[in-house]
Parts: sequence; C-alpha cells; structure tokens
Amino acid sequence: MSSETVDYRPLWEKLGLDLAAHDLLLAAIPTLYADAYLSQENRPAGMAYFDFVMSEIHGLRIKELLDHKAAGGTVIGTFCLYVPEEIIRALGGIAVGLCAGAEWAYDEVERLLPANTCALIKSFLGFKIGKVCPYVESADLVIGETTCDGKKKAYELLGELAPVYVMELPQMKREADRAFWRLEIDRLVEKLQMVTGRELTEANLRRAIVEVNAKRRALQRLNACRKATPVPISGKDALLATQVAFYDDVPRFTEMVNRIADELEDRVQSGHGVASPDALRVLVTGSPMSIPNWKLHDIIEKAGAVVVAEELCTGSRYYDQLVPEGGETVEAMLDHIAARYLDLNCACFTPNPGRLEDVLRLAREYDADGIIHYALQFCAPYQIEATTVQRAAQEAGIPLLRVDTDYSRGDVGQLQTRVEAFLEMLA
Ligand code: BJ8
Repeated sequence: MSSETVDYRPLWEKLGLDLAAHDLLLAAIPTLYADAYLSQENRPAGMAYFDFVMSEIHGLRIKELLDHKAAGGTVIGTFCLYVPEEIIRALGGIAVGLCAGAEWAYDEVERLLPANTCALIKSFLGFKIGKVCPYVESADLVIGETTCDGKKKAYELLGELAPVYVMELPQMKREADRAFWRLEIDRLVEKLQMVTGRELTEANLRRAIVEVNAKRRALQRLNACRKATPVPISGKDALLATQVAFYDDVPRFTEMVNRIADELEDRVQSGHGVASPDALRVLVTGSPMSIPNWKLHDIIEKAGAVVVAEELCTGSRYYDQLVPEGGETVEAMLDHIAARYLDLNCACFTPNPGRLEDVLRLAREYDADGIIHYALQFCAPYQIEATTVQRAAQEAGIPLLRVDTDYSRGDVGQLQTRVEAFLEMLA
C-alpha cells in the first residue's frame, strides 16, 4: 500500500453512498482513533501499517475491492465467524466483515426494530439504511446466519435492501447437528458457485485453506507474545489487528502481522514492554467488538492495566483454530472446514461448556489477574452466559467483573469508575 492523497468521492458516489452523511462518519473516526491509539506510547513500529489501514478504511481498500470486481472477482459480506472464509476465497471472492461498531441512523433503525435490540444489529442496519458503508454497498452477496434471534430477524429486513443468503447454524453440537451443518456447508458452496460463476476445486480450496491458515497463524504468533511480562503490545493494538483481519487483503495482512510478530518476539527477548512489568493483566471475554468499538480496552488501559487476551470473535475465537491442511479431496476438505467452524464456541450454542474451558485456559496461559466479561446490552446469549462464566471463574479463584454496555459514550464515566474499582481490588 502506498500513501498518497486520492479523491475517493467519485467512487463513493458510484456506490450510492450518502456523501454528506458519509463525510460526518469519516470525520468522527480520526478523532476516536487518535485518542485511543495515537496517544499510546512505545507502540511497536509495525503498527504504522494499521495506522495507514485505518486512515484508508473507506478509501484504498474499497478501491481494491472494486478493482477486484472489475477483474471478474466478487465481494462477499459476512457478519459472523461461522461463515467459512476459505470457501469464499477459493471461489475468487473476497470476504469482508460487515459488523459495525458505531451508532448510525438509529432513529430510522428504531422504526424497524425495537430500541432494545443489541448495538451490533442496530448498527449494521443503520449503516445500510444510512448509506454510509462502502463495504456493504460493494458486496455481491451478504451471508447471514441463524445465530441469535435478533440477527436472524434483522436479516429478513436487510434482505429487502441487499441480496442476503442465510446459513442455518445448529444451536447444539450433537452428531445430528454436525451432519446437518455439513449439508449446510454444501448448500453454501452451491450458492457461492452460482454467485461467483466459478467451481470449487481441490486446487483452489487447498490454496485458500493454506492462505487463511497462514493469516490465523500470524495472529497466533502476535498474540502468543502477549503472554510475556512485560507485555510487548497493548491490548488495543492487538484487538485492532484482529478487527482488521476481517476485511484486509489476506496475504498482505499475513505478511504485516508476521513482521509485527518478529518485532514483538525481539521485544520479549529483550524484556521491552508497553506497560510496566507490574501492570495488572486483564482477560476480556464476551460479545464481539467491531471497529471502531475500542471503548472497553481504552478504559482498561488508560486506567493503567493491560489487556492480555480476548476470548471474543474479534479475538481468540477468530484465530485459535486452523483447518487441517491434509484433505485429499474437496469433500474431505469441506469435512474439515465444517468441523473447524462448528467447533467455535459462541454463546448462541447450548450448552456451551467449550467457552468456559477457553476462558479459563486463556486466563491461565496469559496469567490474567482478572477477567472482564463484556456484553452488549440486549445481547441475551452473552448477558445470560455471563452467569456461568462468572461461576466458573469464581470456582477457579479468578476475580471477574461483568460489564454491559453499548456503542454510546454516555456510560464511559460510569464504566471508568467500575473498572478502576475492579483493578484496585485486584492490586
Ligand atoms: S459467532 S458472537 S459473530 S453470532 S452481540 S448480534 S450474539 S445479540 S454477534 Fe456473533 Fe457469530 Fe456468535 Fe461471534 Fe446477537 Fe449478541 Fe448482538 Fe451478536
């Protein structure tokens, strides 16, 4: 990527964006980013890549997507970790995450949805209705999934505004559910073959599996460095890397994250940290955090602690598991993909003991002093599962703070007070 001033307005106009509203949205991000990110000291030099990506979030990447489409490729929007990127990629598609992390057009959204719907859903619908998201406008197809009830029903409304295909995700992990999910993967392949006009082959699927695994491995390397004391990278920076993974170019992202991991491994060797060795170490678990939702990490780290791991969809759930690379046939590779994806532990599943195991394992591996359970308000799966996570943490002797919040800035003061009191208790 090279940095030069380009006027992207004709491109946004072509996509049908509401330019005045879009200007307002774009004007807000640099201030938020500067306050949360550029104010940090001692950041790894490699994070300059992400500063650039953020400065071009609706610019260069959108141009790349449109160039890709002009060359015969497709852009496929997704909202959930259960949608296999490998299949999209094998068929010449670029997968882009469409979950949004900022309030937009809520007045209009609340004419369609109850006000007490989670911020993630209101936000993605608001971005579409308000015509401010060039990613959703670039998408040839948007893939939804039957996870929580709110998303399921919101996809029906989104389907009136964009081409939407919904995958049926089981809510349990019994043998029958696995068999059903495997068929659902076949149905997705069929749909994507139709939309892309390409055929899934051993060669293109194998290559996509290897490339997406390489991306996840790079994130594993970066995140493994956070086990060290002192921590070589802030939680905010690590969170940003995972957030960007949802829409950046896969090989370029992999290379840049590997470079940061090289730098972090050097930092670990030389005992160079971003926080003092005595800084309290916090594990965050719960609902996903989409760009530009950095609120909780920012509060925790400005209070002097450091986030060492995220058991989130924008965290370990995204990169922990790989697809086995040894599949000989398309069928065998799809079996591996189906198994890998169904093994993710979202709170939409019942029961969901795997998530409790993951949270406790991460707390141990990253030597967390405490856990903060973060749920978006009205996100019933995570708000309710917080009770079981809290019990499990209690039994393991790890203090846990429960936080329910949304995308507004209205509760920042109150959250600061609660987080500071929790950290004092840990100290
Ligand atoms: S795998 S967490 S991305 S479903 S926050 S919309 S759950 S009410 S986003 Fe999710 Fe896939 Fe699970 Fe991850 Fe509903 Fe909760 Fe809103 Fe949510």
